[in-house]
Amino acid sequence: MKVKLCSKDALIVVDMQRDFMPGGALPVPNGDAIIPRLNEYTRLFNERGLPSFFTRDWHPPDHISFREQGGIWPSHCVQGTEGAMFHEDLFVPQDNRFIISKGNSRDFDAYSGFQGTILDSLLRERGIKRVFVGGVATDYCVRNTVLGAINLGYQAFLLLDAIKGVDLNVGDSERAVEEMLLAGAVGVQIEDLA
Ligand code: VGL
Ligand code: ZN
Repeated sequence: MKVKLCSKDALIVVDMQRDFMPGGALPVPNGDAIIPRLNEYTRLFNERGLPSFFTRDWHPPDHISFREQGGIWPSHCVQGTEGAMFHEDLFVPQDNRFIISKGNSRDFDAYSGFQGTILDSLLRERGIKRVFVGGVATDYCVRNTVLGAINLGYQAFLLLDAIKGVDLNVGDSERAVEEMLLAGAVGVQIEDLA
């Protein structure tokens, strides 16, 4: 399948932060393995003059999703800490890119890059109609960002070669991919883009 990139397209790179990578506080197994491919996507969009949006989990130290607060996750991606930084090998362009912080209020979690952020208005302002989504975790923030985009009326493309999941339960990522495709997302790989 070939998809020709056009001026209505944007890239969304989800949560490629140190805490979600091997050695981090909430590691996604082999999460760093997708960095070279994500960088290829980012270069492609940047060269075509298309915007890239980098979401990041950006929690206060006492966030509701943390175990100490009764949540299900170890403390992760605390605002301003090293664990919240993007992985050092991730290519983040100097221009035409936007950092979207989410999950920054103590009492709310946000698995979707659209939840409590200005992502939708930034995309809308730019006339973006199609979003290409990769990153981590397939079964949490990628899933919710893709479903959120579809709900808001965007056409969503799932970057099948640039996602990794947590799989707390065996098969979670596979089921998440199925769910996104059923909801209308189109699965693509780098060679599909023209
Ligand atoms: C995420 C668990 C907790 C994610 C964020 O980025 O998928 N997962 N917070
Ligand atoms: Zn989180």
